[in-house]
Amino acid sequence: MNWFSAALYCRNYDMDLAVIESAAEMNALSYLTTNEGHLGLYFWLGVTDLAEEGKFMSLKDVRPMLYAKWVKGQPDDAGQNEDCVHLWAFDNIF
Ligand SMILES: [Ca+2]
Ligand SMILES: [Ca+2]
Repeated sequence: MNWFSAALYCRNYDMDLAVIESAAEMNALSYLTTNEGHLGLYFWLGVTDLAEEGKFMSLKDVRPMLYAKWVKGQPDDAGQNEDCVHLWAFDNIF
C-alpha cells in the first residue's frame, strides 16, 4: 500500500507509522525486522518532506526528524517527486 494508505491503516488501529528517533531505536528495529526474515521488504516510516522539500517532519507531531540513517545518495527526491521515508535493507542491514 502507499504511504497515505499505510498511515490511515495505522490510524484505524489507533497507531501511527513508526518514527525512529535514535540509533538505539534503529538498531532494535533493524534487529527485529531482520530476525523476522523481512530483509526483502520495505516499511513506511511516519516521516515526510511533503510540506517543505528537504525538511523531513514527523507526521504524528510535526517535529523535525530527529534521527536519520540514509543510504548513501539519499534522500535524492527522485523525479522531484519522492517525499515519504521508508526503511529498507542495504547490505543485509536495515
Ligand atoms: Ca530516493
Ligand atoms: Ca522530497
